Amino acid sequence: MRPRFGATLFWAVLLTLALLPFSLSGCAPRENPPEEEPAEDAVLLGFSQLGWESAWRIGNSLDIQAAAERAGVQLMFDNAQQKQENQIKAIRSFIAYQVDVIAFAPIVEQGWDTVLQEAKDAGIPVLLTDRLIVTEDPSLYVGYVGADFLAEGRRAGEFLVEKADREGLTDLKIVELSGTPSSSPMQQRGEAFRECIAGDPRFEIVETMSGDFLRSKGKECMQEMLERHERIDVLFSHNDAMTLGAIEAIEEAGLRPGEDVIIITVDGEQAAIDFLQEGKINCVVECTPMLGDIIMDLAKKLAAGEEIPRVTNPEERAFTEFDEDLMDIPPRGY
Ligand code: GYE
Repeated sequence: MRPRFGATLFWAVLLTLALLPFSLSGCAPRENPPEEEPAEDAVLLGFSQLGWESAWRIGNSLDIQAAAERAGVQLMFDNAQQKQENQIKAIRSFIAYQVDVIAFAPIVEQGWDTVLQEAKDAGIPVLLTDRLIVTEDPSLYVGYVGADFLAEGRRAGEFLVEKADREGLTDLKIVELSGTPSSSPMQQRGEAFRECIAGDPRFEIVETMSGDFLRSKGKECMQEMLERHERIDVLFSHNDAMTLGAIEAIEEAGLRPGEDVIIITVDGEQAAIDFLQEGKINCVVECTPMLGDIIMDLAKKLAAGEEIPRVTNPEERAFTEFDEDLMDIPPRGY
């Protein structure tokens, strides 16, 4: 039997979810009839989202919620408001409720072993989504679904090398806006980008600052770096939210983004693609938040006791100013 407090939590979560589309879409009336109640034997998935820091994250949460409805999966969804301790609490409540599967997007890489051991002891499989963890015991999670962050960093670096080759650029001073410290996208995007340009005298990273994947911080950091450095030729930013803030700072400083400062960003949200098409961004490395259908598929397999692949990476690409079909990019949906 599932404990009663869990049932209350479940309905509270469900109510929040039902209201969410209204709060995010300015109360647009729903055209579809209300969803049917999930079947009694539906798979119960506890999902801990890390926060609401970017359009990417909002797109990711909405996609997961919509995919659960489509798949007939009962979803207990908790938002940790950017705090690891809240994610740990949510995972503990999923264990107490005896969900079939736990999935979560770990805000940082370290510090999960104790709670994941508790899930393992309770016999509940754990799926990592979106970000990775570092642990000495790989049996603490069954699989990972999300981007290949090293490939993303490499695409960013390769674009810069191509740009310099094509235009004969030398002596490029680069600033880097990095994501949340100790998060896997921050570590791996940064690492792979550096590897790409290492040893090439045309490139120098003059400063790295963390903007925590937030637009406001991206702007603040860029303002500070523009004051500190006489010349900045390139911005490599770990996500679009920070890039959009940085572009404001660059324009306020009287510089032209995309021309005076080469801008390379990661995610591919619509606002960034619009700027790419306008020439204010030079390269957008795609990172898709649309992971919901894959997560539901894997959750059902896990609940049925089936094996799943250790790693599932969605297909991703880079969009650049050199693309011939630059103006034909379909709407991004986030
Ligand atoms: O790039 C960023 C978000 O973990 C891949 O987190 C995700 C990153 C994404 O806030 O916009």
